[in-house]
Amino acid sequence: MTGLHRPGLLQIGGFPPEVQSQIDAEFERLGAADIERDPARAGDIRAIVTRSNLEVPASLVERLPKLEIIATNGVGYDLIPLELAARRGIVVSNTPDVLNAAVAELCIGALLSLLRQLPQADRYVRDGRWLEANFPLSTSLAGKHVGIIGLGRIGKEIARRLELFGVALAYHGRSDQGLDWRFEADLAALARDVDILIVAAPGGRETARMIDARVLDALGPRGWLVNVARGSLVDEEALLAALEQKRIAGAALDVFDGEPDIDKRFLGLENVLLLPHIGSATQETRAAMAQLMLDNLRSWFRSGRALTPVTA
Ligand code: 8YV
Repeated sequence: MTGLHRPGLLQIGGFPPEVQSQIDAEFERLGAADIERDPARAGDIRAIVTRSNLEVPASLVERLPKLEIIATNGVGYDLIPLELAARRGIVVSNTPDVLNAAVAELCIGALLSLLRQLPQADRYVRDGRWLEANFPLSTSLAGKHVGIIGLGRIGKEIARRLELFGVALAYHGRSDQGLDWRFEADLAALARDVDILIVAAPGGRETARMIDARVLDALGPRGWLVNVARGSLVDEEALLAALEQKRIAGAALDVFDGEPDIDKRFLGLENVLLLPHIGSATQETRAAMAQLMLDNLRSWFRSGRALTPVTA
């Protein structure tokens, strides 16, 4: 079946031309349509490349008897059937670390835009309203209490940057990491204690809907939520209600349920900053991610080892 000189590869999602040309030069790229047309070709697929915000269906993996590696372009692997991959001995690789700074920068930028109302201020000038009156006062980041949910590699990068803004930091996660920042095992207690909650934890079953009405009400009407992780961590119905009823002050969201087709109710709200999942979306970062994704594939087919395998 696999009389191919180059390993057969199934691609999910698109990549920039400079990445696509490398994939096509080194692999025999097949699409889902090729397998539909000729099911026998499923036996040619030894690798899947994907993007971390796209799903790799278990049903697809089950149709690929020779699949050896799933390489994702991103740090998240919550949309990959890890347990099935482990049962089948299929290695999963991601692109950790190379995007930490970009996501942390985006988080800080979103938080400052939210607190200092930067999009509204820009629109205020463009609409000529500055001629009539000064823009209303906003609120400072300095002096705020910030809670980070998920103090992993990205969470720590966010914390290190935030320290320079003169905030008090605390975090919630699976365990106390014994750091200078305060650990709070109870998420609702953390939400009660802080002015700002930042969501930086991985997506998946363990964290699904962990930001619910109880946490949002604990954060309260003077509290702000920033999500740069996954939409799945937030109960969006509860968030929409809290925003509509002003039971929280506002939110900055870079990720959503069902993205990019987000709930239209967000569009009418003035106390939410809406971003199109751009945490890692810089030229430098995406180039580094694609390089690491490709290097994982190359390493696997040359040595039988991935450079950055995901451990379930
Ligand atoms: C994008 C991300 O999904 O790395 C992740 O997990 O969510 C983002 O970086 C990624 O850029 C998709 O290729």
